[in-house]
Amino acid sequence: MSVLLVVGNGKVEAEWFRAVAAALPDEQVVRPGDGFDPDAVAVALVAGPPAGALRGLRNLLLIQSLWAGVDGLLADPTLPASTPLARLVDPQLTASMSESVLLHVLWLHRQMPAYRRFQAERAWRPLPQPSAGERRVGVLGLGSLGRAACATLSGLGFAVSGWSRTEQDLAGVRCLSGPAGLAALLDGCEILVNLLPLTAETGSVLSAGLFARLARGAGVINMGRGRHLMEADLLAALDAGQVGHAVLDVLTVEPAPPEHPFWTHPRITLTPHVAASSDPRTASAIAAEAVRAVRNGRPVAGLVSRARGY
Ligand code: NDP
Ligand code: OXD
Repeated sequence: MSVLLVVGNGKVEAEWFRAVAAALPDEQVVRPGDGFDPDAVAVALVAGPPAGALRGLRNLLLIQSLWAGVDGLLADPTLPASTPLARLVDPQLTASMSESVLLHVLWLHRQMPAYRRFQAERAWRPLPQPSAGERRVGVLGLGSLGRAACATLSGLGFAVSGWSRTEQDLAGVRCLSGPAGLAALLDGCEILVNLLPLTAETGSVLSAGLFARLARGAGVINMGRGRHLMEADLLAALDAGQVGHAVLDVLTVEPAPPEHPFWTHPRITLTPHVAASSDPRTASAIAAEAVRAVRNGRPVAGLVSRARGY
C-alpha cells in the first residue's frame, strides 16, 4: 500500500515530497508522475491538486488536505465521493493566521491608512485614538483559526465578538450564531475579520447589505476566500465611505489580473494569499499522524462534513 502526494504548485512539490517522505519513513510515498499501482494507494495527501488528480483510486481510505480550506477539493466532481476527507489543522498555521489578523487589526485600529495618506500630503496631523477596549472587532468564523485570532485580540483588550454556525463559548469573546447573531455582530462593528470557510451558505457574505450594517468607515479584513467578497459591492462601499479600508489576502481570481481595480485602490491593501501558508515541515508531521491513524484504525483529526462543506 502507498501514500500518494499531489501538489498543484510544481515549484514547491519537491519540498513537500522531501518533508512527507522524511515524516513517513516506513511508507512508500509516490507522486503523480511515478509509475505506481492506483489500487495500492491508501491515503492521498493533497495541496491544491488539479481537478481529476484522485480519479480512479479505488482503495483510498483517506484524503488529507495539506491546506486548511477544502472548498477547492469539494468543487472537483471527480473527488472520490465516499472517501473521508480531512482538512489541515496545524498549530503553526493557526499561529501564523493569528499574527496576520493581529497585524492588520492593529494597522487599522491605529489608523495607519490615514497616517499613510497624511504622510503623502506632508501633513503632521494627529487623530484622536480610541483604546483597544473601545474598538469593536468582529470575527466571522470560530473554527481553528477564528478561535485563536479571537483569543489573540481579546488578550490585547479588544472588544471582540465572534460568529459561528453553532453556538460557541469562548472566554473574553461575545459569541454569536445564526442570522440574528450576525446582525448583532455587525451592528457598530468597526473592524471585521472574515475567517469563514467557503461553502454554499457563506459565499458572497461580504456584500452591500453586510457593509451597510457596519459602523461608518469600518475596516474589512478578508482572510477566508475571495468568493466571500462581492468585489463591486466593496468598491461601492469604499467610494461611499461606508467602508474606510479593506485588507484582502484572498481574491476570486488569484493572482489578480493587471487591470484589476484593487491593485491601485488607495483604500485597499492587497497581500498575495499569504496570511497563513501551510509549512511542509509542520504539515508533513500532521499528515504522517493521519496516515498512522488510518493504518492503526484510530480516528483522524479535522474530518470534513461534505454536507456542510467544511
Ligand atoms: P474551521 O472549519 O475550523 O471553522 C469554520 C468556522 O466557520 C466554524 O466556526 C463554523 O461554525 C463557521 N461557519 C461555517 N459555516 C458557517 C455559517 N454558515 N454561518 C456561520 N458560521 C459558519 O475552519 P478554519 O478555521 O480551519 O479555516 C477557516 C478558513 O480560513 C478556511 O476554510 C480557509 O478558507 C481560510 N484560510 C485562509 C488562509 C489564508 O492564508 N488566507 C489560510 C488558511 C485558511 P461552527 O463552529 O458552528 O462549526
Ligand atoms: C489554506 C490556504 O486553506 O492556504 O490553507 O488558504
